[in-house]
Amino acid sequence: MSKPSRVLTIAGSAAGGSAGIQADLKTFQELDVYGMSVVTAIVGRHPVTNKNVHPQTIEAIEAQFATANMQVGFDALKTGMLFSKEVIEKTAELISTIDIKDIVVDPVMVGKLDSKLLKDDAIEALKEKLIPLSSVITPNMVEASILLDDRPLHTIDDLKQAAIDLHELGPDYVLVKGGRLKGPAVDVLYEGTTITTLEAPRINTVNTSGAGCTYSAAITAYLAKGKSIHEAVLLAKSFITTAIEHSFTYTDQVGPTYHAAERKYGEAHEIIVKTETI
Ligand code: PXL
Repeated sequence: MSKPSRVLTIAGSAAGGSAGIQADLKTFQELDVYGMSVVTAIVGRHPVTNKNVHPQTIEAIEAQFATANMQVGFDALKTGMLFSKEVIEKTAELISTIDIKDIVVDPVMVGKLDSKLLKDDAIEALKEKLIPLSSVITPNMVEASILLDDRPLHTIDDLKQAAIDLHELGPDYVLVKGGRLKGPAVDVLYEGTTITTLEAPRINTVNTSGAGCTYSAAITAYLAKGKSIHEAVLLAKSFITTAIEHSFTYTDQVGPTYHAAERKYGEAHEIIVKTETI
């Protein structure tokens, strides 16, 4: 039997199961890659103290990485919530010690329940230490704006220019996600010469908790399986669109996407892909 590709997520634990390492591991399982995790912080709001982010120590992060690397090793990895400058610097250092082709950096900053998932003083470290090592970064419009010194982003043309400018930070590819655009959900992919837009219909739901995590986890899984970045992003966009289409309302909070939706129901929608040379 052939062995599944090995994929690591370095991210936070999201107690509700929709986002963070929980979303990543569910997605890895759905896409038949071998999932591993390094937990950087535990996110869960205490009902009395209101404390929401419970960071792990650098020692705990190093220990998890060393164990997963020794026991299994990695074909691809993604980073999600890293929270502090120290964790970002340690993550960059750990990544530099291994031989790995695909590194997906999801620059997680704020959660849908308004939790602050990255400290303000960590943004420079993300730009300087981690993003330059990445195969692809996957900011949403809010994150892209913050990475570009609070530039307002409203239109697809704004996203195209943002992708071009973020490419200067040194990743191989930039994927700016247009989930907050008006109209269809158009994402912009750029690698230095070609802009590719990927358009999915807007799904009328508020239940998109963890959608960004799930999308970047699916990209990482497909890269580990040998797909190119263009193929991986297209397949992952289809995966997340279907997961959003079949998302759930459980309580009065923003609900989770359904990670098993594509396996259960098949692809929901065609993604329209267009390219232009810059
Ligand atoms: O959806 C962003 C996100 C990422 N990682 C963790 C989270 C969240 C949102 O709550 O908790 C750990």
